[in-house]
Amino acid sequence: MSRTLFIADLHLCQQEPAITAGFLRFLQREATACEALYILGDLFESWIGDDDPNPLHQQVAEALSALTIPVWFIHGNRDFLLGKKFAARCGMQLLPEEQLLELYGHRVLIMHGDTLCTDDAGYLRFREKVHQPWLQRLFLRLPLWLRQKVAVRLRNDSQQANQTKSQQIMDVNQQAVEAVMERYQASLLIHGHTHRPAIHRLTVSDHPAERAVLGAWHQEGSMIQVDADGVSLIAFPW
Ligand code: OKV
Ligand code: MN
Repeated sequence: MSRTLFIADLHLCQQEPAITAGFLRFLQREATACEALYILGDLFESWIGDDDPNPLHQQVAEALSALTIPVWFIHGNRDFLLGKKFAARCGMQLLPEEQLLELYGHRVLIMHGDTLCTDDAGYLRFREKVHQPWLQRLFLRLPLWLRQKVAVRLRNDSQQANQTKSQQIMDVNQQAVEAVMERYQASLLIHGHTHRPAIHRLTVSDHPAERAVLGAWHQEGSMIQVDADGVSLIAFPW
């Protein structure tokens, strides 16, 4: 089937087994009937190292590695530490935070979407900190129990900060969207992160363009399909 699928923001964790079950079902059905699958970040709710013996990770790795189509992964703001080792166990290939694709004659830019939320200065500061390679190496050398403790603390702090942030601040900044699409001369941008599924029309360098936003999997599944006819956003029960 000549179509390419995109998903993001499943936020898989052991506390939500129904979402994991829905993802495994999606892999068996939809993901076998497409050319390639792109996972645009936040597949997992948290990630503190590829050496975490969480059985959920094993289950996901087995299911992904059973696929025969190529699977690509861009990090999200939650699973940004997911490394080459785990990617190899899944048989998926890691991509940089922004990637331009040529699909069915269109220039398609894909990314997680957090870097478009430029009004959220607090988040961008956090991101800059935890993306420092030396700090990541240091964190990954800590014993697992200590990494777990640090992660719980950071998640609690972040939850408190988010309660006082407006919805506007946590959405994408329109100037940031236009700038990145112009830079890549993309006619379609696909991203997740904001959990606001929609297809927006806009103008980039005087040409009509689209921004397709994936939904989170909290209540139902969400995927974006690109084929020769264009882009569509599809919601489905898990
Ligand atoms: C992921 C987010 C927790 C947002 C810590 C260095 C440092 C990595 C880490 C620990 C936390 C990821 C890896 C997690 C995303 C949060 C809270 C807010 C807004 C360090 C490198 F600094 F401690 F040394 N972490 N985890 N947040 O629990 O998955 O995205 S996490
Ligand atoms: Mn996100």
